Amino acid sequence: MDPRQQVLEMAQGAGFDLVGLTPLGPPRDGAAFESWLDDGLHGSMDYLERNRDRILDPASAGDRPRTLLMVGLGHSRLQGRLEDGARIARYALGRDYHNWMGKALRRLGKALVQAGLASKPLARVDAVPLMERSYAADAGLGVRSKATNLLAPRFGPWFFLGELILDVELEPTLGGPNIACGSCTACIDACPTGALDSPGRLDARLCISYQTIENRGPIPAELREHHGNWLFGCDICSEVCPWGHKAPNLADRFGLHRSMEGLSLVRLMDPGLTDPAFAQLLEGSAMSRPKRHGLARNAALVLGNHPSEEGRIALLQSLGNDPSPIVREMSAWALGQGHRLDEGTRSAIERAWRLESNPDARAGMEASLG
Ligand code: B12
Ligand code: SF4
Repeated sequence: MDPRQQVLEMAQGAGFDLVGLTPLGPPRDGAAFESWLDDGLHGSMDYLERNRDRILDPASAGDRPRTLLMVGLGHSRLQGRLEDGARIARYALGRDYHNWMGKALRRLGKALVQAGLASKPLARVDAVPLMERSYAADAGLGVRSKATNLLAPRFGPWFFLGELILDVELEPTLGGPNIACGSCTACIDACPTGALDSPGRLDARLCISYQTIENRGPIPAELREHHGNWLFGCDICSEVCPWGHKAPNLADRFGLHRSMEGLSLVRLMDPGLTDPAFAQLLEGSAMSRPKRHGLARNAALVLGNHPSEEGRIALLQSLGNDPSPIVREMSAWALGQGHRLDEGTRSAIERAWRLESNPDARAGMEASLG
């Protein structure tokens, strides 16, 4: 059989829904990436700036022709919502896709070596110096969208990407699916923070996904109310995309991570949930990425947007006891939202303010006291 066809069939046989080949050259969307970086839209994701040159010319390091075997894996499922209403991006509800894709790609790589189709394939997923969506579009897996997500006819935006870098030259798979955004602007209109500043360009600093997953510091005050009940990630621009409305329910693929049972905003703020306990709870879940203090910060924010008595008690605990100034500050902010600042709450914030040594947390506490 033609080696190119054999590679594609083996990739499909490995369980990937979408497969395609494209040369590993400078990415077609390199100019968009450069202007995105130059305008600072990547926020604190320094690894993207550090890897600028590699991303713009990933082949420059090697002397052999290389081909990218791009793969896509569908993950559409029903909404992710905890019992208290907190929302979690659908991709993070089950077992971590990075592990699944990484293992499946390495297995596929070994099989390709055994079949004499490659010698040292490299498996890559997500936070790697490659513009995955750009290459996947070129390999015909999907089409670019105004929300920047890649769209495929069967899954809409609900699929992950990964790739094998092959040290052989293979004819590219040409021609993507015949779908397009057309005049639809549902994603741009629905984004609660206005993060999609023009079609196909996202200001990560305004994106709820970036703020709740990648930002390790305080979440800017002007964005907090717009976060609504998003605890981790955000799916709004994907949910409103008409191309995704008929995607199959693939909830069984990644299951539901065991931590989801009984998980709540209040639990995430519990001072008993130490860093090691947190790591154990979320082992094998993509939700471990922001670390304990990041998720506790996000939980405090949602409790501020959706006040409850149980939430007020948890926030008062964290205000005085959380080891992270970022969580203490967010707790003060949340107590000032919609909760009537009764005498008891006010004096708790004043007491916390007097004891607070972190200047940012102190300033936040002052602001919430008005
Ligand atoms: C950094 C990053 C983020 C950042 C920045 C996202 C962004 N839009 O740039 C943050 C943290 C915000 C983020 C969020 C999310 N991410 Co993310 N992220 C990445 C990562 C690591 C790099 C992306 C990047 O290089 N951005 C820089 C910009 C310039 O590149 P780009 O958006 O890929 O470029 C496209 C646009 O510029 C567009 N374009 C350029 N010009 C024009 C012009 C027009 C008219 C149009 C229509 C389009 C267009 O075409 C390019 C190629 O498609 C990739 C993995 C990877 N290595 O590529 C995953 C990746 C893009 N993320 C992914 C996912 C699932 C998400 C979330 C849905 C998670 C969630 N539910 O919270 C959200 C979606 C938010 C959104 N609307 O993008 C998937 C996307 C899968 C798909 N089907 O598209 C990826 C590919 C990870 C993976 N391996 O599956 N992410
Ligand atoms: S993920 Fe949410 S905040 Fe980010 S661009 Fe999409 S709708 Fe806007």
